Amino acid sequence: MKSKMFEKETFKKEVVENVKYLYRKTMDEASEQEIFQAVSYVVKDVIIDQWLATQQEFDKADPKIVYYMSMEFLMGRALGNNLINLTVYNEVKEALEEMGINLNAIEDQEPDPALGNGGLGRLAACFMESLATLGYPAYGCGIRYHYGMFRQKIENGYQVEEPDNWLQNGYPFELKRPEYNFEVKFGGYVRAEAQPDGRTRFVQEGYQSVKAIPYDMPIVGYNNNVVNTLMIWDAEPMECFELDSFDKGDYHRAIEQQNLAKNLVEVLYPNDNHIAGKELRLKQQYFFVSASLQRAIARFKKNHPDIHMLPEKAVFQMNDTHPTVAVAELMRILLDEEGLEWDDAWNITTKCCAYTNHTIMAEALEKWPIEIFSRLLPRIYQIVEEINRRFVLEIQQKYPGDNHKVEKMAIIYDGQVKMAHLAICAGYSVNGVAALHTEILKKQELKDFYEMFPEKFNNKTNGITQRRFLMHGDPLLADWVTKYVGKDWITDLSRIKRLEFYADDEKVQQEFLNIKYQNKLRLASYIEEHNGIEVNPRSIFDVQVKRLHEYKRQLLNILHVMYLYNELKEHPDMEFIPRTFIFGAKAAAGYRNAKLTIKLINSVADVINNDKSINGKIKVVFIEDYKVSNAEIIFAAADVSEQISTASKEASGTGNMKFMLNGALTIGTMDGANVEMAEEVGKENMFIFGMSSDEVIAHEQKRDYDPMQIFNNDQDVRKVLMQLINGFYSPNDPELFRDLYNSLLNTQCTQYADTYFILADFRSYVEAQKKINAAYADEKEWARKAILNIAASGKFSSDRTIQEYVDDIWHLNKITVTVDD
Ligand code: DL6
Repeated sequence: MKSKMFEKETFKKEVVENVKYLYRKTMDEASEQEIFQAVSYVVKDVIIDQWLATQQEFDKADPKIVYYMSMEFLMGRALGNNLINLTVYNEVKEALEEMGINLNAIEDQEPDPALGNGGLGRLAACFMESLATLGYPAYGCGIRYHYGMFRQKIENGYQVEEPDNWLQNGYPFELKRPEYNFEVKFGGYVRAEAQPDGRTRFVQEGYQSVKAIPYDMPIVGYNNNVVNTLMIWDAEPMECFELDSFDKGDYHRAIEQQNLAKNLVEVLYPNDNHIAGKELRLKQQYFFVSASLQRAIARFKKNHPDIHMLPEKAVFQMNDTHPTVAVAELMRILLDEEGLEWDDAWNITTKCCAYTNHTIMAEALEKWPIEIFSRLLPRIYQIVEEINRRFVLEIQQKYPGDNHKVEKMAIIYDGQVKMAHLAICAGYSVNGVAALHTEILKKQELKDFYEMFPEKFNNKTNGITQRRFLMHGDPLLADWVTKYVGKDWITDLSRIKRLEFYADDEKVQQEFLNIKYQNKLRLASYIEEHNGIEVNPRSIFDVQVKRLHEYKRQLLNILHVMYLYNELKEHPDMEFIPRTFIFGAKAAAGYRNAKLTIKLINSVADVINNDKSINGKIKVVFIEDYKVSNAEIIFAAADVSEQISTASKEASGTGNMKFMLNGALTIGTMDGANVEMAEEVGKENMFIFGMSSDEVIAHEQKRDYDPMQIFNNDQDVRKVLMQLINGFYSPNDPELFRDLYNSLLNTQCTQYADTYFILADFRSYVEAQKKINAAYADEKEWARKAILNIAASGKFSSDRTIQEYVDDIWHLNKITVTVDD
């Protein structure tokens, strides 16, 4: 492969040929989109050889495979990363330059495959990349949503959602595999059929079904010839719409089946950390889980006559509760299709399934009304009922007479099917995603389960791939790191630690600052182009980019900006380093307070950015359509990383790690993985503030928090909150932000006022921000701290995380792939 790619002339020729064959055009006539397609097909051609070789190795070595089951894979663009992992990025860039083509412009033509909402989906993407790079056999299993995460437009300060038609030009990095189609059945009823041997067979009848068709996407490992597969499922109707259906009276059925297939994979639900509870969502879950398990088992059975060996060859990692129906579907296959007895089937299932919890937010815990669940998945519901019956007996045996335990732990209770309970009951491993999160699960949220199954619980702190978030996103810094610590960090991020020897070196500090400045210029021109706002690259770039959620507290950030503006107006000569507050966030379409927070940020931006009297000392920018591709540019340019969730609420966070790797200093609470970042780099190199998770939890339990007291006693807080309702930022509609004001103070509007302790943490946030101001004044010291942060980021590679999953949960062996030139 390499030789093929490295031969610049061959590569160039192939690009020209592709443009000719795909579009009947010459290079001069081709659009940038067409050139992107042509280049991608050359790259895909190269990948295919490695992909085939990897599959052959799978067949030969017969390794155990992890199936990473996830409703979301937030992949981001593939072209650049594929080139990096094939180690030909610079060569291709050069070759294209010789043809008068700019690789970055070509990369910009690729849609971001945004088949995910936020952290959970992006983590799945990082994991896939690390698995391939480490050489572990893996399949990602997901859904080929026709519309991914919506495109965000900001109109008059408001978020407007537009459909993300990522497939409109055809996506070169996917391969349709119609030969691996499977039927997935919904609805109908279950008929019990007595068998001659005295057993009962359960047959689903009167159902509707769809044909699941996989599309495979290559996941290229770094410089190792390994190409794993992300299989994402599309749906087609089982039978074509036939004209003679009229005669058969099947017209309605044909239409229904067609609609079912069309609707099933149409769109990703845009909720992060919040479950909408829609019937279609459950259909999506069962659809991809059933298809993936059927394919996994078909693959297994090709080489293994004895289904009992399945746990030696396959593990199904359930990414949150969304794919948890896998437990019952696997049981169904083993019972109904393989003819096993219950105990036998259960024994296999519980050795194959493992579960990752990603949140403690109550609204994100999936519960399905029995009515929907049993109507949609009648056989699966029967199986869940039986799992529950046996589980309840087990609980009663362990805690005789303690009915409360059954209430709290049963899988089916109160008219609902509780997916997390099913996952924990059946999974042999239950993991949280950062140390603090796992402890909270054990001590609070899943306490009863931990007491019953302590051996199942473990922690796997999240990570990110340095290939995308440093090599690709921040090439200047990547080369600089390599200059000082060598190239090993690319596949072993712990090596980056050696950078700490240079932290005090003034020349190295200056180099770092220069690179940061270059990256800030790059972001400044992105902002100018996309937002029409001019920002000062010498100002502090203070960034909060992540999903908009009340617990992530973008509101705290913007309230602080409002406070700072008041200060600056009152004390125009105060010492102040110009600051650009940069936000990027999508809000779920139906999440009112989140959307109102976006409007508030934009309204504050309008007032402050246009106030000449402050001489541009504060600028506020809301970057439209925050997504993986612009994220890379943003992380590289950040000075300050805002990780300010209410302690205990952010399970881990992964943006925090991306900023750290790119040399931003964190202002944050002791929440999620921030805690471990502080352990690695030292609190003195971060700006920690706010209540601890224990304090938050204690207030929540005692219900003794009263934000009104703060409002009454702190004049600055009062002033800022009054500006929410006196038209200061919304002169035409003074009531516009009333709901945000109420969310902080009015117990009649929300269950508890200020659920996320914004006012409680406000003062300490202000103090931490002041420290940032002072620290930035000493640029050498700032650079020293930033370098120490980069040096301490080694733990947060997803390679480390994946190795821990392999060692403790999956027990996989590496494969080695060679490709003939
Ligand atoms: O584990 C990945 C990511 C964490 O880093 C975030 O802290 C957490 O909020 C997120 N959880 C979810 C839960 N989604 N649902 N439903 O996205 O997971």
